[in-house]
Amino acid sequence: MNNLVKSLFAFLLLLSSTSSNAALIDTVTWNGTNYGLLSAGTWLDVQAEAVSLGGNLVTINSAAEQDFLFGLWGEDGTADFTFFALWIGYTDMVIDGDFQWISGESSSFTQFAVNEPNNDGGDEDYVWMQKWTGQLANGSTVTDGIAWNDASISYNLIGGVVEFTANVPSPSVSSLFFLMLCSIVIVRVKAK
Ligand SMILES: [Ca+2]
Ligand SMILES: [Ca+2]
Ligand SMILES: [Ca+2]
Repeated sequence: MNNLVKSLFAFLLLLSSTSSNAALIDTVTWNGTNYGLLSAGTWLDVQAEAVSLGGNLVTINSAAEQDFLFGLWGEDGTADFTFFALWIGYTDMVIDGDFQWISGESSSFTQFAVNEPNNDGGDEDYVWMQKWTGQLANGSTVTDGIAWNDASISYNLIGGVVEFTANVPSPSVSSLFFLMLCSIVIVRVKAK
């Protein structure tokens, strides 16, 4: 995408985010599983959108899955749209300190940064993955790697990764409307 189109897309994304709903902005298939990138919102906003699309925030089952998704949509990722951190489907919102995958899967893979999860301020129940150089909770060290952190529900500046259990859904009516808006703006700009 050229920069002009990218700017217009970002502007329209901003307009569309006046509602609290996150939106599906990119998709990919990896190892036979479909994933999507959801625009910024709180963990609960993004998870609600993931469910409405037929998935959940991603369950990370392996370092390979984590590395692929963050390498695409995380900081310095290769996709057109990236976030410095990405919500994943790991939470202790039901019982503090008892982290579970929202999909119901029982993956035991975790990659918390050193001293995380720390439940800072007593209200951190939602996990993101971010770029990390330093120690991990398991004692190992990474350089330009990935680490997880539990964060507050009030944080709404990052997107999330949805993992679909079946096929990627057809674009919703609101997504189609959004794409239509993009087309109109692009056509108008080209016409000038
Ligand atoms: Ca997974
Ligand atoms: Ca907590
Ligand atoms: Ca934390």
